[in-house]
Amino acid sequence: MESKGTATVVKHTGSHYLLCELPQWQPFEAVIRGKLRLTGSKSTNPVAVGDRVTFENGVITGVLPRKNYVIRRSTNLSRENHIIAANLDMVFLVMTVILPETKLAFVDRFLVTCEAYGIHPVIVMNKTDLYTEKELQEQMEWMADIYRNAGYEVIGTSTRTMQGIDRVRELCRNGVCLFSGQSGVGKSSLLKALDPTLDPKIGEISLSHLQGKHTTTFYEMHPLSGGGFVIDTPGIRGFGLVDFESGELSKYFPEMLKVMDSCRYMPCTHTHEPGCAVKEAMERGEISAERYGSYLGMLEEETKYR
Ligand SMILES: Nc1nc2c(ncn2[C@@H]2O[C@H](COP(=O)(O)OP(=O)(O)OP(=O)(O)O)[C@@H](O)[C@H]2O)c(=O)[nH]1
Ligand SMILES: [Mg+2]
Ligand SMILES: [Zn+2]
Repeated sequence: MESKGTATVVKHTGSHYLLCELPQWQPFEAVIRGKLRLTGSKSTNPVAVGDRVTFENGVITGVLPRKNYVIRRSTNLSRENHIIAANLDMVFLVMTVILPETKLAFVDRFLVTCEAYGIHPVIVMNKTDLYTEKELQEQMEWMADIYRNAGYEVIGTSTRTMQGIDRVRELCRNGVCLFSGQSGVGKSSLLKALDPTLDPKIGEISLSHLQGKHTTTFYEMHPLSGGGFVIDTPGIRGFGLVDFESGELSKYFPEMLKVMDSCRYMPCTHTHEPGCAVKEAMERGEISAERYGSYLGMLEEETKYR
């Protein structure tokens, strides 16, 4: 290991960081200087997993410009942001129909955040082995259709039957991918399914709350034996939207972006304006009412907290 150079942050525990000179996998420890900690602007963490940093004698001396990052606003009212990870090639949003139930509003917020930060999201519907009843199967298909129609790839997976795992592995092969989603949806289990030599901590579902128990507590990158690097993350509870003008929001819905040039008025909020192409597309069934509903919800929330 060199005493000075450039490396990628692969893990962050409370007090120190693990760095790696990718694609080699030889993690070494580093700490951060108080000074660097202060320059972290509005975010609560100056350095995130995936960041490319300069280091010297075990001390991180700087952060290189980020290609992209995912961010989470700590709460709706707080202005503080937390950078989940940086320099990602893809984000897998892991969701489940039951145990726990992932709400569409959550998915839509997550997707908007990815679009806003220029990251390619793929939806993973995990635990398909549990959707044996017709009703659950139909609900899964209904959700998958909503997102496929919006232009996203949706992969049904199961870490029990291994359905869909090959496709996820194939997508992971050439880069750094992040797994995100609520606690208990099976993010860590998926990593283990992708590469059985990995041994991430896997939790249970609380039977009283039908939710995960926040088993993963650190952001951590792992190398896949089949190629590529994956980042496991703690489950996220909610998603505060981060800083953009309400006029920009519809750009982050790919299916709206496709038609909004034809709106009669510019700018158009796609709410009350006559001749709105987005609303017309919705009436024709090309844009789902659920996605449009999420759009309205986010628009309202943004104006409320501004
Ligand atoms: N039936 C079924 N259960 C699964 C599947 N994948 C994961 N599980 C179970 O779901 C529970 C939670 O799995 P984890 O991998 O710990 O979930 P996580 O998303 O990493 O959760 P946090 O780390 O808390 O955010 C465990 O009991 C897993 O065995 C699946 O495909 N089918
Ligand atoms: Mg986990
Ligand atoms: Zn419009």
